[in-house]
Amino acid sequence: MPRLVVVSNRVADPRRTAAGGLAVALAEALNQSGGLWFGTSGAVTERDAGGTPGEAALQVQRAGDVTLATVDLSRDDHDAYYLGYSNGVLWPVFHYRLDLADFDAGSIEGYRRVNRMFARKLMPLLRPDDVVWVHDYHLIPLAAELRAMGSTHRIGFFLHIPLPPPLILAAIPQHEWLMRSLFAHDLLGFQAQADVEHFARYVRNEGRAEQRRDDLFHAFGRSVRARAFPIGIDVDEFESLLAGRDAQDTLATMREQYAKRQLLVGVDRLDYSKGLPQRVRAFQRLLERYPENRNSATLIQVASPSREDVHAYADIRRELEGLCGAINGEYGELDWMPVRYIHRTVARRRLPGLYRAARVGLVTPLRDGMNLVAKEFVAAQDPADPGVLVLSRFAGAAERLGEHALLVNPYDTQGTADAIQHALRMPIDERRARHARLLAQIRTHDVHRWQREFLQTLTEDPPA
Ligand code: GDG
Repeated sequence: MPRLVVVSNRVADPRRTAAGGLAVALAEALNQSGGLWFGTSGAVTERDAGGTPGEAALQVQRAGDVTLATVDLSRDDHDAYYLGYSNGVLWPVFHYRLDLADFDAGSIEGYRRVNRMFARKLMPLLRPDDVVWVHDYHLIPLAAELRAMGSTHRIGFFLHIPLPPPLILAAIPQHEWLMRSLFAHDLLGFQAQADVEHFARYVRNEGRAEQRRDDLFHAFGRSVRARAFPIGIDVDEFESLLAGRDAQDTLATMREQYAKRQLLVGVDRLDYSKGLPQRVRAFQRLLERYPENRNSATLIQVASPSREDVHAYADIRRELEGLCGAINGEYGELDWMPVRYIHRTVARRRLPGLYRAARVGLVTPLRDGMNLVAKEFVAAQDPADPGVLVLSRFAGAAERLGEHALLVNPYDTQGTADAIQHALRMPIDERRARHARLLAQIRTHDVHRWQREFLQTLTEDPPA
């Protein structure tokens, strides 16, 4: 078995539970091959502490059988590559938010510089028959940089976020360069079939690619395979977290506090793609149009802090806080607050207890590559008395879960409020039947299968 090398913007220590299912799944793959995980440490070196753009010292440590190789970024590199281009251009545009993109010419330079530096640091660590798996939008040009340095490795790329339709992609001044860079890989993995279709349309029309088979594209002198590999969660890991003390304590506390009420739960990074103001407005509409829910339905919204140095994130925070305050002011009673808004990270070990206490899980992003919260919510339910998943049609998860969740358009406030009302009133037989199907789906398409199928496809002989 060839050695696996994973490259991602951040390297997580797979021994910590806080790292989550993705880190655990990647660590599992790395452990099997005694692999290497390469990326940034998360630390930023200030200018006056010697942080030089495009330069970084490499730190190497062992975590069990896995080697972790990390670099600290200089302040300039972090600002241009991470905040500027990755999160100020690629993240908004790939989530269809051209209005939030800041096409500052300086940031693309930093993005290229850091990808080149990554390639320079990684290349000497690679053995001839290593298989390299690159993750996400921060590292689109990395493989092309490695090829320019002579790499002939099998290299795969997985995009965790959506790929937008060609006309939206074309708003990025460097769109051709980005898409050409993708052809330096042997395999491209997307979350959903819709993303694969956007890729195919772009490269056929803009790149004049020849589609040689369903999943095989030829352009710029190279061939690349592109397929959907929908990511999942580690259902067993999540169930054992649920059985743990922290989750059980959380469940008991919630049940006690909300014994006579119905709980709705949302858990998201505070990100404009997650549709949080729209969700809170739909909840407000529920209280307005279906008054029987007053003094009863309670929304707990965890919005964990995220990318606080990017302007758009401060704006969304202010908007959300204003909305929650207004609803509590309008409908709150001495002994009941309709919305509990928590702008902090809740410990991962507690999350399953919170999900299980809820009658409704609200997962209503405006756009999302997949959305793992939807799957975590399903995994945490009691099959005998499960809560209902209200899911946005714009989450990648809707491709496979849409049939048995209550599917909503988060821009439609009234429609979402009606779906929440439906969820709150759903008879137990229907809840059980829907949950059983959802659970079967997330079990079959779990994170292990995602990882296995991607690596099998990457390492098998390319089609003739
Ligand atoms: C990207 C794509 C794709 C959230 N708040 C807290 C917390 N979380 C955890 C959740 C879940 C994870 O973070 C979020 O995963 P999502 O999939 O919902 O979203 P992104 O972070 O945007 O991830 C997404 C994913 O990559 C994987 O490919 O599905 O579409 O955007 O695990 O539980 N965890 C803790 N406290 C919190 O307050 N501990």
